[in-house]
Amino acid sequence: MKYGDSIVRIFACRVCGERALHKFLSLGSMPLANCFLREEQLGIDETRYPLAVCFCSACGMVQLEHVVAPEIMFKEYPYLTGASEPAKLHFTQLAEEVSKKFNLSPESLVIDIGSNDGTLLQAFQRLNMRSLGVELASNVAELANSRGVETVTTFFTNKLARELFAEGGPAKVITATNVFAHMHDLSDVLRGVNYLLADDGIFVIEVPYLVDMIEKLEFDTIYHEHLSYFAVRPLVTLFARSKMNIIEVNRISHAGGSIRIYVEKSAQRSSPSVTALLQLEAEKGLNSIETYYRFAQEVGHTRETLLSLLHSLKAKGASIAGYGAAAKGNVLLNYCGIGTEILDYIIDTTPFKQGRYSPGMHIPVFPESHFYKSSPNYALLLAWNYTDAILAKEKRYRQAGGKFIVPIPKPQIM
Ligand code: JHZ
Ligand code: ZN
Repeated sequence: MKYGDSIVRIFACRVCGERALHKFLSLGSMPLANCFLREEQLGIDETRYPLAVCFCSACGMVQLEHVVAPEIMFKEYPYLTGASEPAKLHFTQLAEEVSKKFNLSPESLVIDIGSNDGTLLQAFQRLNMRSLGVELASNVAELANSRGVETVTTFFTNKLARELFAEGGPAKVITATNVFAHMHDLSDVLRGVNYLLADDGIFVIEVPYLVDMIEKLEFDTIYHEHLSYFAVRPLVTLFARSKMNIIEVNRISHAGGSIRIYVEKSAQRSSPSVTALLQLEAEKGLNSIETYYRFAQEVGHTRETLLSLLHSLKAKGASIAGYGAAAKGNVLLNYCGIGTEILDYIIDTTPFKQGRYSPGMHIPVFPESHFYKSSPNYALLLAWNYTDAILAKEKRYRQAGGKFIVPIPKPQIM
């Protein structure tokens, strides 16, 4: 195994600094979930990094034991928000909600951290807002710029926030959707947000919710990019330390179950939606290490059940393809050891993934047209967060006898 300086072990909780972290699950050593390979890379030994997750009993934070250098994970990034129709709809609705809820006047400045291909900012542009994206992945930022979404190609830091403020003044809205969990130095990020945000501005975060991950056994959302697995409890500590206040937090269904958090610049006050979720988290056992040990045990059972289902289908001569080359799908495939002896290929709508091979298991990724041509007996739904949308979209495949297998929480043939 070779990784040198590209990975560091965490010795203290990211939120509260506690040093005694309890490791409750290890998924082994894995390649990066978004590191799709070109054909000529197949013979080369892939770099694998340990993937283990810990619980801080002092503040309730769940986090990875190791941090891989972000330049390695994000400099070039294949994931495009706009490649999933349901995600486009979701972010259009988010822009509309924010605009209405906070009475945004036209020309308000919206800054999106981790702006990807500009899908969310395009929705704000349609509402006549001014926009600026911050995106580390140069291939993705280039795409956003070519679509008319001005994007700077860099990390979001306190230092960058000061530069952006000097250039364009405060932002009325700062958004960070599916990127907050990817950031190691959260206090530096929040110092920057606090500086860059207008006094009456709003900071909007969307992040996968730990309650959903635990309840629905979404273990495949654990990968190197996701450094943190947030519940509301540690977020309250985090924002109090940064002198910011959560005014509202709501559960949403996006990404397998997330929370949408509205934060303002002011000292912390109590909010009914925060109190309600803190209570829910306590009821669900999120403050107890036993819950996480149980989760780890169930993960092992699901692997066994899924493998025996897939092997029995193959033994009957069935053909199986993967549906959606999601990052989480690669975690599932690597953890379970599912390769080309089971899946003929994976189909995906993202141009950056097509023609490549999945990390670790080296399964070829094809465009959707291949799926319709070959019509496999079964499709393993790796993008299970879009189950409803995909089942509806693939009505014809299903009417012709094709069946979907949803892998978690318990493998199920639909
Ligand atoms: P999807 C992403 O993870 C990326 P991933 C990121 N790491 C993150 O934080 C989480 O989201 C929350 C394809 N697809 O969204 C498109 C089809 O082929 O579940 C995508 O490649 N056909 C930042 O990668 C993949 O599936 C379809 O009809 O786990 C879905 O990836 C649809 C709807 C999608 O996220
Ligand atoms: Zn802690």
